[in-house]
Amino acid sequence: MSELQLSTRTKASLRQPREACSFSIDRENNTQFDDQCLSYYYFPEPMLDREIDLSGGYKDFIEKDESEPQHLNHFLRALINYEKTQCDGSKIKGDIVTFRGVMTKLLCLPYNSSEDIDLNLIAFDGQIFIEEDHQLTQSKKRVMNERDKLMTYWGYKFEAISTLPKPWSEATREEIYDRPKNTVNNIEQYISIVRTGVGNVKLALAGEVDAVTDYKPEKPEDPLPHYVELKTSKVIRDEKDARNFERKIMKAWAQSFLLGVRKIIYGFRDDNGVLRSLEEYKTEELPILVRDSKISNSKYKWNGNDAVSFYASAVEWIKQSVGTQENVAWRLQYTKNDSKLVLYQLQGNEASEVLQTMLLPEFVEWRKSL
Ligand code: 0WD
Ligand code: CA
Repeated sequence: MSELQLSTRTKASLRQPREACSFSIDRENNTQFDDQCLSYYYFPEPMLDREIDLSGGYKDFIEKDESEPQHLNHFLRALINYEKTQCDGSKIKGDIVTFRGVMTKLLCLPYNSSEDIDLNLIAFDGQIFIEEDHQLTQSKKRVMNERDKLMTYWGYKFEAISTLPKPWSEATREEIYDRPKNTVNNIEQYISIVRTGVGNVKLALAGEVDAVTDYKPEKPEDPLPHYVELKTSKVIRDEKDARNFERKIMKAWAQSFLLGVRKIIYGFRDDNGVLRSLEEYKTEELPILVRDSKISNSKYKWNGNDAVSFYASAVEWIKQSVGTQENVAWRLQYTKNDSKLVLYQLQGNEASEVLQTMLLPEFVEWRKSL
């Protein structure tokens, strides 16, 4: 068993993320090797005057079925396709292969220690693959009441009313202004796979991208500057709201920073879910905004550089501890309010379960054929 104290810091340089490829998850939960689920952000000012109710269509919300584990399946299918068609059959570079959401948790951990983390890790073909343990994550999920569910819906609804499935120049007036009537689903996703790194550790991260602000450029131009993260938050009326907002934006910053998404657009809504205003932030500005704010006591502020220094130690520690030995399954665990992360080898049934289910058989076969 290996431990990493949350107080550990490593000064490390960062690599600018670059997109390797992208893929879509369609409404039937199939992996599609194209950008069919890419959305285009477009929100004309006059639409705010319509006082859009983000609760609209809540009863028709089509929700992703989370009862069965998805593992890294979509991601690995997309990697096979990428390595076959764009890398002449060589594997994607990277020491660690995982979803961005997994790394967001580690990056935020020094400032958000109120939730457990349960990850499964295995080394295969010289790379470390990491997933959330589905069963543990599901069973520890906070039970959402009706209000929580509605507020989650507001986020998806905001995405649905502020984006189009095609550039606005190709959309009709109706397609733009009738968006509040469209049914919302959280199954369809557009996912970018980026190569990035910190210190000596290279990562291949897959993360959902909400939209492009204008268009997605053709290769070899970098699409990352065109991407935008969409969020909703409560309108800020007093200091308490402002403090909450400053605390909450750490996650938005971390998510966007990890993938190299430069822009975050917030839709501010009132307590009844009516959209009141929009605000655009540069990802890189957020840590500065919090640092310079007079609202929060500096004792409670998050610090981006400090979080990155912890993240650098964490990924280096993972790379060193897990190494390259195959047929071993690991658990990376954090227990809320603890001062350390622990990493240990799984045994018996737990180990066999992870070894048998984590990597898609066709992916293992593909890599073995190289
Ligand atoms: O270990 C695994 N099997 C993991 C799978 C770990 C982390 C994520 N995933 C899946 C997610 O379920 C999602 O389908 O990968 C996809 C996207 O990964 P991500 O970008 O790494 O996820 P994250 O950064 O945690 O979330 C990004 C967005 C969310 O936006 P907000 O603004 O709310 O942070 O992905 C969406 C959501 O819009 N999202 C989901 N959508 C449907 N069902 C889910 C979900 N369970 N989780 C996140
Ligand atoms: Ca979002």
